[in-house]
Amino acid sequence: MKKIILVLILICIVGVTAFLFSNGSDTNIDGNSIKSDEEFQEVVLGMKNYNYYPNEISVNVGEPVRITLDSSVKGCYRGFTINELNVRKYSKSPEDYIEFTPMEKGTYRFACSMGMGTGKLIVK
Ligand SMILES: [Cu+2]
Repeated sequence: MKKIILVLILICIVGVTAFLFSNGSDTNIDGNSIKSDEEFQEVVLGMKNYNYYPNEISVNVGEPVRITLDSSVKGCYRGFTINELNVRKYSKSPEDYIEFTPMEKGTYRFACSMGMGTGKLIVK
């Protein structure tokens, strides 16, 4: 009996870890994650005046966020980072997306991979 519980805990830890590390990498299991689509807070970012538009976004704490970069976003701006949240992903196309779940309220800076385009993510 003890063994089974131990195995279950282990599976759980591996699962959660895999999910956490799937953010910022390209391994999004065919773009399908564990959560269903309705649970995501969808954010679409475009580009205006050499920066992300909108460049201030606000989301709810503890709920998964899915950011899509539309087709106006080019070059290194497709490399999207939120350093404080360990989010780092190159989104190849508008079909690709960046997913993460902010677990703490606050204001975070997001930026392109080279730090040229920047913006604010407000977690409420
Ligand atoms: Cu850049």
